[in-house]
Amino acid sequence: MTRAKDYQPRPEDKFSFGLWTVGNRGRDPFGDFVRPVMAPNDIVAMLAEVGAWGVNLHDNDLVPIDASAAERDSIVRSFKKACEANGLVVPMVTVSLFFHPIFRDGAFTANDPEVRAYAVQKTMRAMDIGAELGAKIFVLWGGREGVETDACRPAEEAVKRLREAINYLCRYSLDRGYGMKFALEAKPNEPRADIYMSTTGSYLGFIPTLDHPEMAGVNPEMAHEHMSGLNFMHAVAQAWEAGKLFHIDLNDQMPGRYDQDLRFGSANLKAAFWLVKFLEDVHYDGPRHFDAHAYRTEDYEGVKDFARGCMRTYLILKDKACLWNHDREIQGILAEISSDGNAPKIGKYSSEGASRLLNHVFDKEKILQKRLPYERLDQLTVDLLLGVR
Ligand code: DIG
Ligand code: MN
Ligand code: MN
Repeated sequence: MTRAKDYQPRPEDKFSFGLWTVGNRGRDPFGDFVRPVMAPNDIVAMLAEVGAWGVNLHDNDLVPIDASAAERDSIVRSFKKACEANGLVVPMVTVSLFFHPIFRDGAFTANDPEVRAYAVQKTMRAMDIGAELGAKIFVLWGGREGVETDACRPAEEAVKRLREAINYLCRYSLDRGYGMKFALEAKPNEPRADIYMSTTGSYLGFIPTLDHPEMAGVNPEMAHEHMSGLNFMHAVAQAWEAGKLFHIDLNDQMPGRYDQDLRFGSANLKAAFWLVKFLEDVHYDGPRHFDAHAYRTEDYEGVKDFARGCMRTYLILKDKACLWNHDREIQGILAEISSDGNAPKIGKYSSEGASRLLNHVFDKEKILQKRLPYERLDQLTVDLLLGVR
């Protein structure tokens, strides 16, 4: 039933953070860094201290972009040891195709074929790092794959270039036996004025056009769907139902703002509740990754508060979901509204079935008498979330 009320994270919760999240130094477009650099191996120790299970990284969160092969090997070896010493796993690795100025016009979709080829090379090398650290999920977020003006390239050409790169990278994983799956992450804008593949749904429509669609899924991020005013849980549910929920980025976001990457559950508790309830109801077994960062006002003690808060809120909402699923009045209403009585079934088509359906007489007045007590159902949910039930 519900967890001991300490809500302490455990490895089986599979909570992970990126090096760039708790290592975020608080710079923003209008202000400089507020926190000192924290070395990756120290971040690993901090994540172990707060009770995280896993740590994720972009290639250059760990290995400087122009490190020599020897420096790269030494850094990756040392980081792997730090993860082992602190009992953390590396479930996911990704690649920065957005920070270096060379990606100013995009990466896989850039107009310059040299940039496109460099982006593929850089991603293969990031995959090599991921393989060395045991990661089986590779996230691709196309932060620079977009436009300020659509004069720059035909939009359909961008789709073709993206497909060419991802097809190539799938083959690279197969060729090297990495066994990686690609989790594609959507975002509507920022840092580009418009980003291609703007929502999780865009990627769900793109994946079937790949040579190896079985190797590609999505990494929905709460803030990114909320930036578009969408219902995050619906996007996650559709991805799950399609067998494409390969990873998830949890955080929070106020409507109509830039990508805030807030502490999970700190802005829209109800949306967070429905999301946690969904993941737990379907027994999602993947990482619960918090792609978020602490307020710019925080020191590193505050960053630990941020990380603990992400996990604690998830666990409290998981507890609430369990209570919701066992609440007698709530379950009674669900039983009432989901009874299908002797309604004609749709099911698989048959000509006999179609004839029957065409001849069926619907008593619309009687149907309209069925109650839909959603106000009561939602108030019970609110009562439960507010702790008075
Ligand atoms: C931003 O939401 C992106 C980058 O932080 C990273 O590439 C990806 C990994 O979760 N999310
Ligand atoms: Mn984000
Ligand atoms: Mn993300």
